[in-house]
Amino acid sequence: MIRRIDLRGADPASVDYRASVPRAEFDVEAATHQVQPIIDAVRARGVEAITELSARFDGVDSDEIAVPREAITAALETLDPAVRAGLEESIRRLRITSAAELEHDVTTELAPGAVVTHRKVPIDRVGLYVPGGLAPLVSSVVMNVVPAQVAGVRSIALSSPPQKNSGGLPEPTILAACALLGVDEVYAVGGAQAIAMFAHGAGPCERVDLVTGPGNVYVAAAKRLLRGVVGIDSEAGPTEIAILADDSADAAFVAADLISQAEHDPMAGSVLVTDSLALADAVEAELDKQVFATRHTERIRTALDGRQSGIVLVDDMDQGVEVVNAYAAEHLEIHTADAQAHAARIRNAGAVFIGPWAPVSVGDYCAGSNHVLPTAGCACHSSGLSVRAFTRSMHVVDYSQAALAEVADHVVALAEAEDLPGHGQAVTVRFDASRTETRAE
Ligand code: HSO
Ligand code: ZN
Repeated sequence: MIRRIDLRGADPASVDYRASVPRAEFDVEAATHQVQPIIDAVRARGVEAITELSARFDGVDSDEIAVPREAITAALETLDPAVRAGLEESIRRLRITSAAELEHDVTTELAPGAVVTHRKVPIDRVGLYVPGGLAPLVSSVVMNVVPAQVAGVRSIALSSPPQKNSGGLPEPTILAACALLGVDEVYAVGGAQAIAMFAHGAGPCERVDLVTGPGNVYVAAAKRLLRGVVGIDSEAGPTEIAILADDSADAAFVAADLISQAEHDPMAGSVLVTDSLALADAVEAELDKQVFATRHTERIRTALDGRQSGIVLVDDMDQGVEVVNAYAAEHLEIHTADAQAHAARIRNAGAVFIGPWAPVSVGDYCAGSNHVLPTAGCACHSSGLSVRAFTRSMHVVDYSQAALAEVADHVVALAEAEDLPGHGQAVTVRFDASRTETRAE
């Protein structure tokens, strides 16, 4: 049975809301001990080590890690037309939002001839990881590739675990999505070894500048260990959904949405925060009914009954807003009479879904938003994937002689204050009268 956590009457000064809301334990640190030897092996022995690891972890035997282009094209030919139509709509919508979200260069003239430009530059080469696991997340191909392409990334490589029943290639639907998106550099490599391959390069796969995409605890551990060698989007943990609801909510909708994310993983977290006992009871009854009418009953039950899920009772929606802000869920749905107003008060969430007609599932596939989002409370400091993740920015400084002259004394004074006279000298030398005369001669 889903457990209840009663925060009614709690004094926010003495109760740590973040610690009170259930959350999955995801021990990335522990996994780093198993992952370090994998990274070392891939770095030292490249493809040879990768193929040994694929035999060990995926049960496939092949010394080719690159997926042939014909296999990618063939996968699209056999793709179910309904799935193809869904992917196409998903791509279309995400391209529109991504293009609109592209940031442009900003040029500021601080004084005549003193110009600073904040220039946006796409990352050169990225490696996108798409897990296989319990469900082949074909939609994650779209969520990673589209913003990278719209940002202007020149070189995109994708890796996904080799599957025994697909002849050692990744899931055919994943390959088909690559074909639809025009991605033709694909590797049949999974887990930590894929992240190591991207970071250090191996055989046909040249090293990348940035790795993005979800994964299990070993993928997260590899990302943690390789951060710095390569850019990392985030360490994704088990998926989680929080729903803030009052007595106006439809219990069947709320239960269905809690189930939808519990379906991902026995470790997934589903949390309802409500001030209505009647709703809590109705959702619990709905859960019992709906869990048995769905396909992955076992997995969902484990997730809902686990320590990471629960129904949190609060006094009112003000306390509810504070609790969900403290929890910083990956996905937050708001089913309240005044959902827009409550949504405006949310500061910490990977993505927010307002009202009864915006379930997380639509965001997972084709809302036009991205489903690669910060988990494990990281939403209080990180953002979900977007074009911004695939772009860097640089300040470009363009000053004329007169513009430099105007701030020369300030540079000299500040350089002196830091006991770095050479810094000041680099400015004064330019205005040295004798040099000016010499140059003029
Ligand atoms: N809810 C997952 C993404 C996903 N769901 C992919 C279905 N497919 C994490 O945001
Ligand atoms: Zn999902």
